[in-house]
Amino acid sequence: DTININNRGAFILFEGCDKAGKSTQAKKLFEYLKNNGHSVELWKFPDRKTTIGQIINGYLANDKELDDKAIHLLFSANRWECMKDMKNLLLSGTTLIVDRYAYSGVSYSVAKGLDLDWCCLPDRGLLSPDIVFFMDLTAEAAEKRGGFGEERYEKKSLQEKVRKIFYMLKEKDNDSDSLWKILNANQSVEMLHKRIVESSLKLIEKCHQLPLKDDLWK
Ligand code: FDM
Ligand code: MG
Repeated sequence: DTININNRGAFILFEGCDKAGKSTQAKKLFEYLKNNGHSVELWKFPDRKTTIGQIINGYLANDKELDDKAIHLLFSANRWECMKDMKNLLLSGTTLIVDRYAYSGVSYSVAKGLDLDWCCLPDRGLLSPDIVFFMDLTAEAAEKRGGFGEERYEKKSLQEKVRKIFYMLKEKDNDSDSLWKILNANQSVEMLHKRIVESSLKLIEKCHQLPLKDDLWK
């Protein structure tokens, strides 16, 4: 399952609880790389534009009720339906910045009470990220950031559980200390951005020589 190729793009993932600043940092990194001549795209999961994504959107907006396992599988399917495009872009040399992925998928579902191994299985074999920027923020600090909105899951007690499960998933990854960059999200936007840019530039250089792997949780 290893695709050998030179000069591929890097798969840069942002993960974390709600309000941690993932989208802000993902966008700033995207702008930085674009303005410095890199071929780069910004992706976000759930991708609410697809047919599956529209069902997910209805669920998150509390318009629609769905069985916990059914919605879990839809979140996973929403990633699988994007894999071919993501793979082609990476292989053609485009760096992908991705805002949430399978780690969010498992963390939120397990926080609701589903079994961890059951939750990981549908996402097994997805493309593996080259780096995970984990924007770490306590639920207390998140709440102070203007409080949570109207969407499902934006509750302090659930976020606390989600954060713990992210850490469990980190431990599950091989060589997790080099893959995961735990960032204290309680710093200024600019400080964080600087660190993220430094790590990303090094990573992009390194990925030119590395095979792309579709071996998540294998
Ligand atoms: N979420 C996100 C999941 O429950 N499973 C997933 O697979 C993904 C990608 O959806 F509460 C949750 C996390 C969050 C919500 O995410 C929507 P954004 O980043 O707020 O749009
Ligand atoms: Mg949200």
